[in-house]
Amino acid sequence: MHKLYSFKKVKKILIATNNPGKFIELKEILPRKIKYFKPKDFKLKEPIENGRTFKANAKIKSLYAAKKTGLICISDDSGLEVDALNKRPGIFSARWAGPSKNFKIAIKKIYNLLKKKNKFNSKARFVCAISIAFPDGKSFEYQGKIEGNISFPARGNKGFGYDPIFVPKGYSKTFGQISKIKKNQMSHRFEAFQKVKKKFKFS
Ligand code: ITT
Repeated sequence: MHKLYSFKKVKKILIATNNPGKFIELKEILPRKIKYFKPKDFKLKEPIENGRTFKANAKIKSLYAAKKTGLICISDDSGLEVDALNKRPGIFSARWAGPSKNFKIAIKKIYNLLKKKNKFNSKARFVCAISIAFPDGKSFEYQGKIEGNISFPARGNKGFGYDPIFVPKGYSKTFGQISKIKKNQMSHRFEAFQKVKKKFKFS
C-alpha cells in the first residue's frame, strides 16, 4: 500500500494552465477550501512543451511553475486522439488551433482530413495527464482517458476545445452538449483525478 500524501494543511495551489476551460474543470474537482492561483497571478511564462507524451508535458508545466513560485502546482496536458488520423492531433491538440487558439480552425482541419478518408465517425479518445509538482522538484503524473467517436457537424457550446465534435461512448450528445457537471463526472480529466486521489488525501 502506497503512503498517502495529505493536502489537509495545504492552503494554496497553483493550477498551472492558461486554458480557462481546463482551469474551471480542474478547480471543480479539487477541494473547495484551498485557494487556487493561475500562472497569470505570478506573471509566469509558458514553458516549452517539448515532451513526447502527455505525462512528460504535464510534468514540464507543473515543475516549471512549482520552481518559479514555491507553491504546489497542478498541471494538465491533454488532447484528442483520432484513430483514423493515426492518433493525431494527440499532444499537438492545442497547436492545431494555431497561435490564436481558434478551435474552429482545428476542428475544420480534422474535418478536412477525415473527409479525405471518408471516415467522419472515426473512433477517438480524449486523454488527460495530470501532474502534481512540489518546489523541491518531486512530481507525480497520472493519466485518464475517455473513449468515443468524432461527430460532424460540431454541436453544443457548453464545453471548450474539441468538445463539440466528441461523442463519448454510449451517448448521442457531444461533450459540447453535455452539462459541465456531467462531463466532469466521466471525463479523461476526472479519470486522471481518481488516480491522483489514490495517492493524495484531500480531506
Ligand atoms: P495549458 O498548456 O496552458 O494547460 P493548452 O490549451 O495549451 O493549455 P494542452 O497543451 O494540454 O493545453 O492542449 C490540449 C488541447 O486539447 C486543449 O487546448 C484543448 O483544446 C484540447 N482538450 C483537452 N481537454 C479537452 C476537453 O476536455 N475538451 C475539449 N478539448 C480538450
